Amino acid sequence: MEDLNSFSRRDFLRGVGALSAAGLTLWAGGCESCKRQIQQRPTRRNIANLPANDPVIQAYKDAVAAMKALPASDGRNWTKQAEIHQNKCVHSNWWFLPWHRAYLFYFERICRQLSGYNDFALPYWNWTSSPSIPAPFWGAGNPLLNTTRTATQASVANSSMVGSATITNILNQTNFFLFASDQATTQQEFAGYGMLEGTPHNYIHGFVGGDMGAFMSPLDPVFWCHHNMIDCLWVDWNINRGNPNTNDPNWANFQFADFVDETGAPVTVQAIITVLYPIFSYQFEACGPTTLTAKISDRVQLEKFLREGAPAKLEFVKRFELRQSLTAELQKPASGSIKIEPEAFRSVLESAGKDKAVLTVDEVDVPEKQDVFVRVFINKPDASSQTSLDDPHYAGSFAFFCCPSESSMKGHEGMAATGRPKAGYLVDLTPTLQKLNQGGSLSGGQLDVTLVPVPFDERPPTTQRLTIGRLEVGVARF
Ligand SMILES: [Cu+2]
Repeated sequence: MEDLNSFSRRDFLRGVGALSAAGLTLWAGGCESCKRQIQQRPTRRNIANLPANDPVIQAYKDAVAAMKALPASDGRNWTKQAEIHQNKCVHSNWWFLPWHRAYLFYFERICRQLSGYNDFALPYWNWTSSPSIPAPFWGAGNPLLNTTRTATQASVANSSMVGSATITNILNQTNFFLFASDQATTQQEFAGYGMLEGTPHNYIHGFVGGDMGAFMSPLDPVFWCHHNMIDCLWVDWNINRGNPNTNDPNWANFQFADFVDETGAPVTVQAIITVLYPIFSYQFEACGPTTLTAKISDRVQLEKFLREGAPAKLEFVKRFELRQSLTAELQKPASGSIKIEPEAFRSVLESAGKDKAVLTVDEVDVPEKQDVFVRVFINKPDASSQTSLDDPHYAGSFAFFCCPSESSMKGHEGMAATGRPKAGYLVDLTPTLQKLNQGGSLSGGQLDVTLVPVPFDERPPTTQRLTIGRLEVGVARF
């Protein structure tokens, strides 16, 4: 703390980690210039709000061109940056959000350094309000173009995956694991997709396609703006809506030793540090379907809330499973019936009840081409891709995002023989079960789960069938 007053902006940004480790609260210190720097921290803006000649867009182009021109021996080299993701990326577990936040944090600093534009803040692609790949990513000779994309400038992302209603539903989740993906013990374990990762995140990767559809996705400049939107939604959930992250020390203390800073030097980031970036290092132009400001307005209190988190658990007091291999085809959805004890769901069905019903669609063989997504219906065996999403039986959707090749997946746990994971996807059934109960169409000792594969958009999909190994519905007590 003693040298806070002499911090330059860069030192300050670099020092977030050290400050945190010392357990200090910046606001309580006497560093007026630090406070000014924090208040004036760069704003990450919606790329749709930037004119084509905006210096942020120009700086992004300059930075990408400069990174592509660096030798492969330099960790800031464009392909080297993408290889960090290929080799060390975190998916389908609770470090998904902090890992990608740190990855973007250092990428943004590299862009600042290499573009020479000191006010550079990475823009985000808000696919909820702008469901097509934005104009700055197109045009021959543009460093932001990636010619491997399968989406065109006219392709429109499916609103059931990225639209306001879906995103609002995800942001309304108060459970950390359902929102942010499931608990794991190793960095690259596929533990289970939460709703933010499994739905809009995965979907956009496959929707853009080409490099974006696999783990070298950061080769497409749109990757960084896509993940920036994910980061912004985490801020919305965590800071604006005031939902705590987990306080599990295994989550908070985990170290990511994967990144390089703007000089190309390796850096190690502790997961808990990343929760402070949005209050110290950058801020966002509002990206959620509802414009909100921080729930805790007092800065000291907000910092405390972020540092401390809260206990989070996704423990099932009752679970019912169907262990049976199901095959869902494009024109032929799969249905499975899970035998349940209706009594166990009583507290889920009470609107003020504390319990939730969570479906795990488990041991799904990720298809080789991830060009379909899956809609989940309850007690509607005749559901199809034409069934309205306003149908009360509709419970949610998930998409796939995976892997380049077997060899690059060696660090990941939970692989199938295909080299792709057998992943699990979490879907909160509570609102659907409550609706069905009110309508009198929930009765008896079973729940029918229907899984409907749907093509990404008008492009004809390669994937014809999906196999699912297990369905489980659990009653979770929060
Ligand atoms: Cu991603």
